[in-house]
Amino acid sequence: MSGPDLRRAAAARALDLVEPGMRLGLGSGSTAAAFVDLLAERVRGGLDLVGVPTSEATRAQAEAAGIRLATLDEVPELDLTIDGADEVDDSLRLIKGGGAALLREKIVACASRRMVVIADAAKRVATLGAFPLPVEVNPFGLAATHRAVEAAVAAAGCTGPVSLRRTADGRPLVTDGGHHILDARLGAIPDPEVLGAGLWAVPGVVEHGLFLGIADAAILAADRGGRAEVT
Ligand code: ABF
Repeated sequence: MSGPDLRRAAAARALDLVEPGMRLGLGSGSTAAAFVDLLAERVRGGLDLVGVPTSEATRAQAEAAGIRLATLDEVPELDLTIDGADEVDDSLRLIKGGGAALLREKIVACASRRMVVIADAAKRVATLGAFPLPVEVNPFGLAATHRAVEAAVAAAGCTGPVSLRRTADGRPLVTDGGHHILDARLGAIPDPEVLGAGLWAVPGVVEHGLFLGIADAAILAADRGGRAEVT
């Protein structure tokens, strides 16, 4: 099965968790986009709920698909958030932010009673860190913050370069919130809690892509002989 088929299978299973009247956080990325597509079909079939998107891209997709939307200011408590991830470990710790939406994703997930991850089972890892860890930073004092992030990474026992994410035309990427992203290529993160705490202690860090103690469940789809096995 292809990656898109597996992502859609995970998204389809997550749809079973959705109930009428729910206040639903809508994640970002291609797996979350598959979920929004499937959700829109249900909404067109008469399901009434309200969604809070985690990115401008998801907002545009959900709006075009006819899903009723609200902001987190209008609906500050959500029942459920369904979102993708870049890595998931056995303790449901995540790396997120490959799509640069980590700040809104974390705010929305933390405002939800439940957060459920949907992903291709290839995202499951024994140790977080093969995927570059995104760190969202304020543009002010970027060079100083960059150095402080490198120091925080080293202090947490990690090694590897930290680089500013750029767009295809070479400009620093700007997030929906007007920030930049530093990607820490660490290979492995021996203690995610220690690294997370160290990054939060850096003044220019707005948020980091370690989601620790936030996800309640993961729906992972794997290829088993040409069929999707969803667990
Ligand atoms: C969002 O989309 C992000 O946090 C994560 O970076 C990415 C996963 O994308 P995909 O579902 O396309 O693999 O969930």
